Amino acid sequence: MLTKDQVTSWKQRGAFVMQLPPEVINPPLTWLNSNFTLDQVNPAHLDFGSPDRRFEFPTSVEPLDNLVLDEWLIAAVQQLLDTTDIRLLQADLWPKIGVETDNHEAQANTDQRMHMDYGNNTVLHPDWQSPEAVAAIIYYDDGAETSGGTAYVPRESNTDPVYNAPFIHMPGQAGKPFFNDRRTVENWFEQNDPEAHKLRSTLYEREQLVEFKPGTILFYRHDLWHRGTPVKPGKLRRVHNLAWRRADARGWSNWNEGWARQSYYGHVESIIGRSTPRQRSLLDFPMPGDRYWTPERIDHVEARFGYYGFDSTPYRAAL
Ligand SMILES: O=C(O)CCC(=O)C(=O)O
Ligand SMILES: [Fe+2]
Repeated sequence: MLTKDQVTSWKQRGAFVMQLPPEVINPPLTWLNSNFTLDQVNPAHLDFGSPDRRFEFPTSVEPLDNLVLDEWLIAAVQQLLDTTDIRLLQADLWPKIGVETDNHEAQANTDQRMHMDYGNNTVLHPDWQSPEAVAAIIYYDDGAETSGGTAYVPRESNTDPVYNAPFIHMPGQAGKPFFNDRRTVENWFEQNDPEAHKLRSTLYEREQLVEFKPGTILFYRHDLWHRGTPVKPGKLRRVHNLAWRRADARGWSNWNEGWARQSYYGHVESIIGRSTPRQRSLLDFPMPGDRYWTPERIDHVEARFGYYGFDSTPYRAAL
């Protein structure tokens, strides 16, 4: 359960940071600490996302897939979105390794430009008063050793000038070219859009860094100003990017490939088999009592997934 203050902070300020319960974070953390350490990560991988999409849900690594559908996380997101009916949008675990020299190539991910995430997640524009999606970053390392805390700018009031919609003062929006690197971006704004450059300078002055330990989670909104900051050279920071939306929200794109796409090898099927009805519902599997279900449909779905442990009892009971 989130506290009232946490929910309010997410709705009004755009974010909050907390520690996940040990029973949620320990299984994936233990797995990562033996299977995804500095010597096991390709140092040439410098961009967002897991190498070869290896850790995009569904990964077939049980502790990672279980974390993505964890009941505690589901309950938290339900609270933030004021609905029990939510869908998974994104789940990807990726490494960021600190590089020796400052990397200021235009698309470098080292010292990111200030941005919001909505641009490549929805074809619409978010409405601050009616949030429809939640974003989160789970940290698996200790920021005191790695640095690289996400920087973000809390929204201070309903009239905060840096949160004056429409949110188009960023790369890739409304005709502005897309670069990732902070220096490249701010040089561009200084030359081409001095007004926006001024606003963006304020954002960097106001940014706060997430301080993290293994199991820290930043819950944020897709309309929060934020950015990734440099990791210490030679250090590894592992994070999980997650996102959810209300089932009735319009315009949102799934970041990951379709959940069913990696079926046939038993991993996806086992996720359906071992999950609770609530967990399945994140993948658009209808809840017990949903008007989708008929006796025949339950029979057929059971024929497909019974082998993997799927229990049809709650679906039949709610017919
Ligand atoms: O790496 C981080 O801390 C944040 C990354 C981010 O905001 C992004 O890639 O959109
Ligand atoms: Fe971002």
